[in-house]
Amino acid sequence: GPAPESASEALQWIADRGGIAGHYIDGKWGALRDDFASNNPATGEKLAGVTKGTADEVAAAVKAARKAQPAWAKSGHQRARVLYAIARLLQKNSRLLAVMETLDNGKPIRESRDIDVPLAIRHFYHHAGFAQLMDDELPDSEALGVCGQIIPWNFPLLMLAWKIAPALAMGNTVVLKPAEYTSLTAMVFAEICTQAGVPPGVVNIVTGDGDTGAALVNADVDKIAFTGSTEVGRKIREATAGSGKALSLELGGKSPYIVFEDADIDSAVEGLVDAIWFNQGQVCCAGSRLLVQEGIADRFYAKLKSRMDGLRIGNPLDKCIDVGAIVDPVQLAQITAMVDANTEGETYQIAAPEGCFYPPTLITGLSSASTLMQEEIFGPVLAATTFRTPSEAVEIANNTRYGLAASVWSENINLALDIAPKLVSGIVWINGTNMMDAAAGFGGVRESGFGREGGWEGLAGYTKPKATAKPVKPATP
Ligand code: TXE
Repeated sequence: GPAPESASEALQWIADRGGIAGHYIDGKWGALRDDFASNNPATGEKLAGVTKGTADEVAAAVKAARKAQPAWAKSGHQRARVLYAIARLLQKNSRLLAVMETLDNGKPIRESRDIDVPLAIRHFYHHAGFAQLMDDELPDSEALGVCGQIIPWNFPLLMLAWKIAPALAMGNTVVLKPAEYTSLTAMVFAEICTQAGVPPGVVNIVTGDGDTGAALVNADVDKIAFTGSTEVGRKIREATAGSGKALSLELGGKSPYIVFEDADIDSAVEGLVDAIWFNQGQVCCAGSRLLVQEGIADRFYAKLKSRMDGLRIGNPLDKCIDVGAIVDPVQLAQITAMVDANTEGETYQIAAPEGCFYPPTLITGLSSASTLMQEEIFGPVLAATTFRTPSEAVEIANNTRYGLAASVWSENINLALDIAPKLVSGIVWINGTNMMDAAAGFGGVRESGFGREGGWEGLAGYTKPKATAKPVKPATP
């Protein structure tokens, strides 16, 4: 096969900056301290030291954002120009960004190159257009002000784009905190902001862990936009209750993947590779619960297992790899513990290399109430069960505290369209999975959170409507 992607440019980039990730506040690099390490999970090697942001540093970032906000909100035209410039510079740096993401997170280079980075760029192009439209089309909307944004480690650059692009487009300024495992593409992004002519204070990045995140939640911000675990989402909801801060939460999931007996089986099997083994299953909308109609179950599982045998797991920089490393040994231990604790059903696994890797896993014959069918594993583990009738499929699918996404596979479009509205879920994909676009609202119901990112709903989440009225006087002749 082709030679693995070279890490040298990305490693040099980090070395040139003293090997430390830190704060970008008011257009300048702030404190740079080696408070904790960011490692390459595929090798265990340290990539960089990371600065743990203090409450004072968060406050300084919020202050800079506050100062910059009124001028930034003035001209949609200027915002569009800047957002287009960011998009173009992301494109220009796409190779560096893809390699950096793969080194920091462990995801296959094929994914960071073909999915994470292009979708992040698309998000900026899409929202640049809306920035320009806002002046004319949304005259009754105002920016919220300063938005605090907290993101997870599974799609570091893409989640940054989902948060920053719409906020900036609508005239807000931001303070963003990357996840502790994955701060590096946010550093490249900060430099791109300077090059793109983002005015100082409009984009601020504060690195750190949960303490830094909690400080941001408690800071003088007008909104908190959070993507991460349901547990932390709940804490943030409590911390902001009654504060007047706007809030959006994009949390966990246990999304059903429903295959009817008349489905195109080969496509449904291939779809599962994307649904549960994409990004090692560390995806909030992962199709982690497989529901197969009884009559085809044996045939379906056999095809799925043979497809699993063909998955290539290993060095994420290898361009032929399908499944890379788990983000961190802590996460690996969590996945391992959950699977090891299970005593139900039959387990099928392929071989995985030594180190921070977990093998693609299928567990069939689970009851709908079992832990593996109910709890988010956030790893490459597919929990499967069978159903007899469409109504039973709906019942099992909805037997969850989550409600993020669902996939329905059937060649009978009437059946699929009948099922879709019955699923308690923010997103339904028919004969597909992971179909995401900057123009479509993404988000969940129940314990998967609320608020949408992308589409009109995503834009609306960064504005406050204002109805301005005055008495109508009769026209004087
Ligand atoms: O998430 P956290 P973690 C799930 C997944 C995973 C588990 C733990 O099951 O195994 O969560 O992952 C910041 N106030 N998901 O620990 O803690 C934190 O620094 C404010 C699902 O990585 O939720 C990081 O930036 N912020 C998920 C971000 O929150 C706080 C994606 C997310 O970290 C904070 C990630 C606090 N008190 C994990 N504590 C998805 N559904 O997409 C932490 N943070």
